[in-house]
Amino acid sequence: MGFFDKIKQGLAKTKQNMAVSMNNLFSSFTGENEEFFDELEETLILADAGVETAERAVEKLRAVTKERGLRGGAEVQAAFVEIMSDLLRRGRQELWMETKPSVILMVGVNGVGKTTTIGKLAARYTAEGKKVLLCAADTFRAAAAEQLTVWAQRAGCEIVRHEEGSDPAAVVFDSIKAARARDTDLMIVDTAGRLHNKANLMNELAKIRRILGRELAGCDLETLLVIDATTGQNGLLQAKSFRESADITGVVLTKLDGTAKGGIVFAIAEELKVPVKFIGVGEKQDDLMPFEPEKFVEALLK
Ligand SMILES: Nc1nc2c(ncn2[C@@H]2O[C@H](COP(=O)(O)OP(=O)(O)OP(=O)(O)O)[C@@H](O)[C@H]2O)c(=O)[nH]1
Ligand SMILES: [Mg+2]
Repeated sequence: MGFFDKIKQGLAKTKQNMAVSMNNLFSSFTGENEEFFDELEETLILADAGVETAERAVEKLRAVTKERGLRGGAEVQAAFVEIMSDLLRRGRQELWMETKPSVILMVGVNGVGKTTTIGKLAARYTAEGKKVLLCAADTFRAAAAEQLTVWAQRAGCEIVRHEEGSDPAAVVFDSIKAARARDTDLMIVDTAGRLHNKANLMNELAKIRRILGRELAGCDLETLLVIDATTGQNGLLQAKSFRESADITGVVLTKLDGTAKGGIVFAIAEELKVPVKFIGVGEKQDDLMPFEPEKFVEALLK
């Protein structure tokens, strides 16, 4: 299956919800109708793009339509694709991973898909010939390390794990040592989504970040915040609390296949102001795709 077909399949539910009404809307455009813009805004809000984002995008489209004197629905739709793609461009899409080792720290609330995404990334980069090492720093949830081990085996990469209940910082230390000794290209750190309370979790993440920053000074470090698309605006709210303790460099939006409200991606870009770097479109190893704003918007709206 080609890249484009795969996003389309992953976005099938959102497309059913959004693309049909969008296409009808754009073909009804006559250049005069005010309702057109109101309806467009409503469609965006219903797809979870967020009220402010929807208002701003439609305002822009109104201006561009006037400025360029656009008359046909197809032209207006093309302008809209441009505006929505721009909204999603928040810096570099590719991961920073030029140094050896480089590190990806995966954070997010429980159940969003951190461990699964790590498994998918491990498979992707191992297949590209990189030497990947997984660090099982979620020592809180029973069987978390076991789950990560299964993914490591599937990808054919290495893993450092300790006993359940041990200190996550110690696992990170050991992983760094192992990464140095084994000539690792990429180390990916799994973290807990839930501890006894939220303050504990945030402190622990801050501690892991400090260790990585100190022990691997000068190495590329991506901190990816994982967000579950099916939780919509609520998920975005929860995600925001991670901003303070973890300096987020990008977002992975998972479970897009499971929602009709994929418009949440626009709200994320607007509110968190970091690039979405990958999207998850299923549970299997190859169901992770690098995020490309323009292609995404085209797959969604056309
Ligand atoms: N449909 C779908 N399911 C996904 C996707 N990503 C993850 N999942 C599922 O979501 C569930 C939770 O995934 P995990 O990777 O365990 O989530 P986690 O964030 O590591 O959870 P904790 O370790 O408990 O914090 C699993 O059943 C995954 O198969 C996706 O892109 N699409
Ligand atoms: Mg996990």
